[in-house]
Amino acid sequence: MDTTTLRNRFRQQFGTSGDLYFSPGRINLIGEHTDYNGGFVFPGAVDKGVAIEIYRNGSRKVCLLALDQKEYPYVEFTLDDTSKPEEHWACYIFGVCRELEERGVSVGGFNAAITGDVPLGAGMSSSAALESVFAFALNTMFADGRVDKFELAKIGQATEHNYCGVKCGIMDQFASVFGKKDCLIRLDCRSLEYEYFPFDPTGYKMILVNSMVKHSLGNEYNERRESCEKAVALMNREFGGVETLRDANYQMLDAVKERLTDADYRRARYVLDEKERVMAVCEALQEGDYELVGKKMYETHWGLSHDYTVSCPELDFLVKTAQECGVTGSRVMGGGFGGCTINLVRDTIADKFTSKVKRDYARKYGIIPEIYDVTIGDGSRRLQ
Ligand code: GAF
Repeated sequence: MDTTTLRNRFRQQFGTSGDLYFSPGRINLIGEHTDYNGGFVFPGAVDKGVAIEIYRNGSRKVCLLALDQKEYPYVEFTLDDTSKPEEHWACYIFGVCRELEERGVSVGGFNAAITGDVPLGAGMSSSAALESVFAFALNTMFADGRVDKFELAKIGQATEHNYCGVKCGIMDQFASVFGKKDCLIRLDCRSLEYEYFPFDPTGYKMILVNSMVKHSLGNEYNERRESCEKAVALMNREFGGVETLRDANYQMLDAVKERLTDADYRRARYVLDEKERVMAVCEALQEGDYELVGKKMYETHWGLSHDYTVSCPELDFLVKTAQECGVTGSRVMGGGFGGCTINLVRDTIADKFTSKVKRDYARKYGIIPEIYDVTIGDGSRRLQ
């Protein structure tokens, strides 16, 4: 990312220069809405994310300049404030300061300028990138890097829960902090054991298509989580040992079906299906069977659309268009309700697919979707 403007604006605003840090957004090949159900996910960091320049100011004040915010780009708060800032974007930073302090780090005042090239609200985790970059930088500046990377990811997640109203899982923050160039991460969200999988699908491209429907995760996301928790509570009462849907199977779920609403039942069933798909994709990747990977991606999409109900007509249209074009795999990525589809596309049809999807989507919805080629990059780091 070109940081020249960031540097210039920081100097203009604060009269000094500081240190640069970067954290990426993420993609996720498969394993959607499984993280908060104790399951597996398959994300990777991308080469797009959030960069900050930051400098200690020797006070208790935090002064923030967000270059990409049109309204209210400048916010100040003090580390002693008890209520969070009014500007939603600043709550992420406020939350990270608080969560670090809860873990014994004595955060001091700082000035920071923020910029990013990961599209906002596109399902690529711009918010996790923002949390991670501050958690990483403040840990380096005020705790000599004492807080380990697992805890940095948990700080980002706790910020979402406690300051931003989203009861998310750990996937996005984990991928942002732990990302590794050219590798996907198979993460067990229950134990946090992880393994890097070199990902070089020779003959295929990973392409994201942005529906341009801006998603913001909130109540609807939290409701999905509650549906899963209701199913877990019933199965646990009936069979014991069911802490999350990871511990459940179809027989158990069917035994409590009558006591669940149809919506809750279908959501829990989707998670069980997705658990199996992730395992199948792991094996397929080891064997280089990308056709099977793609088939599972489509199944995930329709499960997310019909059972988990986190798709929208625009995303369904994008996936159908991919299918018509002969794309190997396509599905909504991330929390849903808008954002991007992730597409596994044979090199030979990549150009045909991108032109068709742009043309057909523009015809139907009057807007040209943005297309991004995925490059898998490294996780949180200091630049220079
Ligand atoms: C969002 C959340 F932040 C993640 O934790 C995850 O649940 C994802 O939606 C769905 O897989 O990105």
